[in-house]
Amino acid sequence: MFVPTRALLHVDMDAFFAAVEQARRPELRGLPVVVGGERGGRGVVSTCSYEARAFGVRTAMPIGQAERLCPQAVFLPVDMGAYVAAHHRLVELFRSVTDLVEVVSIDEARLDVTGCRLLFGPPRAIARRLQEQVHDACGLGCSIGIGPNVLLAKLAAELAKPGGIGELAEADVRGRLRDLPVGELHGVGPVTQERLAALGLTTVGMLQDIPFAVLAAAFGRGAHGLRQLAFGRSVATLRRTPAAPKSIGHETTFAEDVNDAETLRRTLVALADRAAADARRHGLAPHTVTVKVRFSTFHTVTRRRTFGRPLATAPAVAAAALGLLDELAVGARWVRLLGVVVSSFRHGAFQLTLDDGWREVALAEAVDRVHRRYGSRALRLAGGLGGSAPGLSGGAGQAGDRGGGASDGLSAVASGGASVIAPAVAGRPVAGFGGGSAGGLAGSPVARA
Ligand code: DCP
Ligand code: MG
Repeated sequence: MFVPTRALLHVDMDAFFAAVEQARRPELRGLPVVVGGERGGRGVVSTCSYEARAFGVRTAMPIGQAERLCPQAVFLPVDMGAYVAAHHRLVELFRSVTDLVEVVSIDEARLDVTGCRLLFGPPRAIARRLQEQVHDACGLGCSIGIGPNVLLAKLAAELAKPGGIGELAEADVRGRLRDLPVGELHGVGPVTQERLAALGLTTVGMLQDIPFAVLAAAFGRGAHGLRQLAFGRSVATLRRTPAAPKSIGHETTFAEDVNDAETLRRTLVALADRAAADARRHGLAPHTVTVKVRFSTFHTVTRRRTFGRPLATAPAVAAAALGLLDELAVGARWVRLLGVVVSSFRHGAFQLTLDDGWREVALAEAVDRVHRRYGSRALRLAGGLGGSAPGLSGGAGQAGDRGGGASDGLSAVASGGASVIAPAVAGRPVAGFGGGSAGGLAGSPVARA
């Protein structure tokens, strides 16, 4: 059977932060641009355009030193929100080539295009088209390395910087790879480089040829890894990064149909709490909330609203959901199923401005930490009954936990909306919620990609 050599593309953006600045401010193109802080500041260089690199400016250098090396440079503060937004646009583009994408860092990704060749042509053609798309869509430049494994693809990208397409095949390992300085190998830092130099080893070829016993005497167990690097061998495989969901929802079918408003509201708040927590785990904040109600007749109604500001916290999502429930005017009808879906996500929504409800977000993140440590039942969003905003409540077995058959922990605690953070005893389920979902609600997360 013919097994095709794997074809991986390693994409690394060129001077990423500086390039984003130049893309959105065309007057900066072609100029030395240093990102990391204002002129005269005490920060360090995050990155700089290649025009500034020509003057010796480098990442991690103090801004003052960069100023001395390149006084005519434009100095800019870091605007992480802009770079994260560009990152997400890029990842979306990469996913249009293949869904086998591993996001390596804010400006690097690996694509496995082995299976795309029939569709899109040889890897080099795929790389060239991708470079054009990145340029057309984002105004950014990137370097792309092609290789049979992650190590050689990354190395090929580094050798192609800036703006090039490089390729390293197995055959190159005993060819042009041999002349490279050892420092080019990813994983050989300055300290290792010095130790290798002390043994007289300066090129990859020398590292390939030296008797293993000599290497082992100097590096012990690290010798094997060094040898693998020298031969471009890597067992690391591409680890596909799942795409962020387009919507996240939770719905629940009551064990017995429900027609009391209080139970519906409590359940809705708990569902909203879960949906908001899931969204936050993905680093997403929704603009849209949808509430779904299925009546005992199986007639189903939904109502959705899109908000101008992202709803970064569970109370905000819950309040929106409660408002939608009111609009649905369920009245005295019997309800079989209730659901909350959040969607229209904004990425990186947790970089807050002074206007944002940062206290609420900090609180929500603290709750996430409690959930991770003690389980999701340790702390829940309280019902927000009587029109008050939902607050947080935790603790063991509060009265009212068992309303209307909602006894599986989905039920929000009816504590009058007081904001109390009091995690339940570590490792012990909250009293009154024993037995998981048995006999209670069948909660089911629904994520749609
Ligand atoms: N970065 C940073 N501080 C560092 C290293 C990097 O803030 N010590 C940021 C700024 C870079 C981005 O991460 O723009 C990506 O890092 P790279 O190492 O890929 O550097 P660049 O993309 O800037 O340049 P290159 O063309 O060499 O990849
Ligand atoms: Mg880069």
